Amino acid sequence: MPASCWSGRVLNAFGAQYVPGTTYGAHQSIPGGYQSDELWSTPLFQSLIALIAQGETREEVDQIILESHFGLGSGINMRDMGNATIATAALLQPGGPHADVFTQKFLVHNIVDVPAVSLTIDNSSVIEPSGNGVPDPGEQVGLKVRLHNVGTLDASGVVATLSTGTAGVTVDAASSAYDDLPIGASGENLTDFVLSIDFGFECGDPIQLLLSVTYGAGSVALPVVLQTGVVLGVSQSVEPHLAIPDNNATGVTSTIVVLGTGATVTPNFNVDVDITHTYVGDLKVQLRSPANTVVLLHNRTGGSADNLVGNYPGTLTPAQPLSAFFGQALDGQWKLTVIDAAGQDIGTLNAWGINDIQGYDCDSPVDAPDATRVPRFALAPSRPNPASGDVTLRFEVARADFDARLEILDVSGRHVRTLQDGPLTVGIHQVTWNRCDDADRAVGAGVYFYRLRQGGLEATRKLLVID
Ligand SMILES: [Ca+2]
Ligand SMILES: [Ca+2]
Repeated sequence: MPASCWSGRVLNAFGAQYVPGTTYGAHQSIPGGYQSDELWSTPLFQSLIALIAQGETREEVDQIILESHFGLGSGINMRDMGNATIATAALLQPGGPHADVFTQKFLVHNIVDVPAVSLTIDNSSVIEPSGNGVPDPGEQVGLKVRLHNVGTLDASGVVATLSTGTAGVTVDAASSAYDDLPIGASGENLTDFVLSIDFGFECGDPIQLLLSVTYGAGSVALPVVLQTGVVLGVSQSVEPHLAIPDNNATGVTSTIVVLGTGATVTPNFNVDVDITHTYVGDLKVQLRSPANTVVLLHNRTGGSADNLVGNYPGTLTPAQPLSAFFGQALDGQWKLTVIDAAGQDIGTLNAWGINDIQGYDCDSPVDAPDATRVPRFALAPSRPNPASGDVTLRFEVARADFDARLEILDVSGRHVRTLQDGPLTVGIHQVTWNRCDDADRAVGAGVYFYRLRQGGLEATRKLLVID
């Protein structure tokens, strides 16, 4: 091409600055008297010069640039390309200066952000004595918190300290180190955090914790919330991240399967939705119950507003009342369908959930090896649960002068088997149920209850029998 048509591309356009959100076409003039091509080519060329000066090869640089552009797809911007180039350099030349050099050269033009550690919590898990998977009043529990470095700089010297402002909870082991967390890595505390929950703590109340993490030159404080007790009823969510097809009557459907609650839908029932979309007037959102009742949550209202994020009926008003579900079985498949009924604007079903919390079930510390504690009336969770063979039931009575009766009931409350009926010594007792009824016939899989009665006292718990 003759020089009179195109003056060529300069590769030292140091003043050219990337503005996030701007669309850059080829050979387009940008502020400072530069061309768009020069903004991208300058840091690449300057990286090449710097790397060759450090004894690296042109072939290495070519390979990084070529491979970093594979699989990026359409709609990407210069910052994505810069980050992909740096990540590819780190992968292909893990011991070399390549990634650092590209980073420094892209930073001159604001193409990438200043590298920084960014820690998030992937998940936390509780190590607890009763086997129900959650902290209960009276328990001492261990805690693992998995940190994830989602930033652009390695984190080293990571140490975390756990604290709580929740009354009735004591942190017994507050600090732990973590292994170094390079970019993209995740890891758990090397020693368990330990908490004690008072006997008098209210079953179902949350424990609010704060994890203060220090690393290298920075720090961050991250909240952790632990639920005490097992939720009765349901509180379940999924994150399907489904793209909603534009102007398509089928839409996308996501399913939540509820198992083993044996409960029915109450007026507490509510639905969380997290849908991003650039024109919610395009959207129809409906929920189908296990009994095949359909309730429209959203019916093309809202016009050009963005996103449907909230709770029906907490912060969003359902198009049809949720009361159509009341009294139906909670167990089974719940299906959320999102339809985009008009062209152009599009969106994503990020996450959704259903909640109908009907109480909390906490394990009583019947096994507490404490000789000074006062005997009491208590029924412990069955083991195992769910059960495919014999079931062990433990309970405690505080009086010897009343008959104690322990029986198994089916899901409808009908008597199945008597396991104990008569006076007992004060203290802890254990019986085994062989999954047979009073006539020694084996019972089928399903939900059962076991009920302890003595004097005017009564306690009932649920167990699940599986084949
Ligand atoms: Ca527990
Ligand atoms: Ca649309």
